[in-house]
Amino acid sequence: MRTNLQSIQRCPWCWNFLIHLAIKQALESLWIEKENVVFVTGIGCGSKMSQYMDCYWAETLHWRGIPFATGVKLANPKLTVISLSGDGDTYGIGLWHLLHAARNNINILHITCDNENYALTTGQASPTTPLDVKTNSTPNGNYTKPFDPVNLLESAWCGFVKKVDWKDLNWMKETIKEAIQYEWFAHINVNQPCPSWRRW
Ligand SMILES: Cc1ncc(C[n+]2csc(CCOP(=O)(O)OP(=O)(O)O)c2C)c(N)n1
Ligand code: SF4
Ligand SMILES: [Mg+2]
Repeated sequence: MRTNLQSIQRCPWCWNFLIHLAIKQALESLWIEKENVVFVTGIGCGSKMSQYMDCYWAETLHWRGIPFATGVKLANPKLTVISLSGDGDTYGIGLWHLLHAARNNINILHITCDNENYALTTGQASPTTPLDVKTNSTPNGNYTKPFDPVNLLESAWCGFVKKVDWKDLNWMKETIKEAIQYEWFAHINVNQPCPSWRRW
């Protein structure tokens, strides 16, 4: 993993680095060589993480990380392929890729950094924003009900779908390890604060 913190573009109070650390620790404790890891992201604050990983990586397009990761895995099934993006990317514009990846059941892990808003574009409501809260796109309160990603993925036959919380590094690390070792499509939703925009 890169150690040059100068290159990291996060708000100084952002906790996204803990998810980054959990992924790093999971890969290290499974003794997976960095040459055998491909880390793919979409676009967003969380998705910038690919730039900070010391392995093969690609920061693709908003919503297009999962098909890119699927292609990598199909081209070389021996690789450990991890895909990551935000809640807006995964559950909004990219939702159909997520659901069909679960149905296709190819052995990749998709992690969602769920800060309940479109953070990079300054705090608009996403599919996981709670009802009634005020965001920059819902100044009078969010009028659309959020959905539960776990229920949704289970309905698409995903055999490994878990929610974890950013505050528990060990829980995140162990769940990521379990998901990497799972031999089919796996999805982890990480609840992540966004002190800049998530004020609920
Ligand atoms: C096709 C496309 N639509 C919209 C955008 C603008 N855009 C960039 S990041 C982003 C929101 C990201 O939100 P999320 O996926 O939740 O990630 P976060 O920034 O919260 O980590 C949007 C709408 C884009 N880059 N490409
Ligand atoms: S806007 Fe939110 S998610 Fe993005 S870097 Fe800042 S605190 Fe982190
Ligand atoms: Mg988000």
